[in-house]
Amino acid sequence: MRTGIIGLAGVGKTTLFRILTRGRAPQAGKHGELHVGVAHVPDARLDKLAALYKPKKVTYASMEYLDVAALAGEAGRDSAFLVELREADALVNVVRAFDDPSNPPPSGKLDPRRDAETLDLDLVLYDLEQVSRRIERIEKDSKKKKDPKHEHELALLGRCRAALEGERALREIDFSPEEEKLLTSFQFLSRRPMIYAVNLNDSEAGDLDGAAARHGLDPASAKPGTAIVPLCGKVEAELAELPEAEAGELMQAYGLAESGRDRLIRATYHLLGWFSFLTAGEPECRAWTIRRGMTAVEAAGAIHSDIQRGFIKAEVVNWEELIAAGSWAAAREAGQLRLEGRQYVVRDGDVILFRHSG
Ligand SMILES: Nc1nc2c(ncn2[C@@H]2O[C@H](COP(=O)(O)OP(=O)(O)OP(=O)(O)O)[C@@H](O)[C@H]2O)c(=O)[nH]1
Ligand SMILES: [Mg+2]
Repeated sequence: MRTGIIGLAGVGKTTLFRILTRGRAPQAGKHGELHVGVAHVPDARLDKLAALYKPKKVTYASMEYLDVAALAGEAGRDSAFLVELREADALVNVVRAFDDPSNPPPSGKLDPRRDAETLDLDLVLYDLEQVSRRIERIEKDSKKKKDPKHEHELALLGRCRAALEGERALREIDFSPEEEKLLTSFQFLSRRPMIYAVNLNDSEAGDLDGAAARHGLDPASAKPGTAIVPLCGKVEAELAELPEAEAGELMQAYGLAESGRDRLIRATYHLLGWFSFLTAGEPECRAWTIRRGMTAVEAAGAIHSDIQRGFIKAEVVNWEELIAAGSWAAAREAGQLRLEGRQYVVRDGDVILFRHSG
């Protein structure tokens, strides 16, 4: 569960990384410039459950972010950290939309949309290299020995190559489930869900979406598999330093309903098809990450393989109903607890108590 933070030089990647991971000790990665940090997924439902249960421990869902050195052009495509990026499940592309006379953009002129497209093209070219190399290999091999599997792969890679040559990201192409499976082994970068983080001036905090749209990156027009999240890096950096109450006041002063940090983490989480179910009790209230469509018995496995193995039933209540009832027992009395079996498809915001043997 890793998200790589990429972008051109000096756009605010490291600043954003620190904001997301709240200074939780980043570790040096294998390739010098690369850092890994953990971010908590903000969850108002969990906060409210914790206020009700007053548990010893509150555990949020978490994600890892990678901070990498600037990425652009031929050198970027060859460098070793791209190998690490291939292990990222999603990418955040930071684009600079802030003015700073003391630190002008390297290209001379602010153009966040062009910058976003530059990086998109880098990823496309990187994938094109992989595809071309693989096609060459298969063609060479099939001269020696015909293999129907290779025919199939060649046809698929041919489609990929055509798209990439047309400068289209592979995430824009529809593939069948079998094709998807075949493609996973290639770890194409342009197939990764992508979040464009538009780093705006402080003065634009009151109308983030409008400001991003004026830069040609309208959040409402994001393509499938992508999201556009406008934020003010400088304001976010200030917010990250403050205790919660003061951060709230500062956000009000800037006209921000929610921090960009929270919006960005949530956008990543959802774009990846993840969501959380919750467990509540006096020792711990916790959010657990699962994929959309997962069943109760699979969700049990997210907690512990013993619970999955000994699964008997799941007691389920919606988090709002539990809060309104005031306790698990009261929710049961009110008839809001449901008894669900192994095949129940877990919903976002379910609070679950697993009954299991052993
Ligand atoms: N005005 C303004 N300056 C910013 C903002 N974000 C970052 N900066 C400044 O821009 C410079 C570069 O920020 P970094 O976060 O190091 O950028 P980076 O993308 O990690 O840079 P490289 O890793 O060198 O490519 C620093 O001097 C920051 O203080 C912002 O939102 N507004
Ligand atoms: Mg940096």
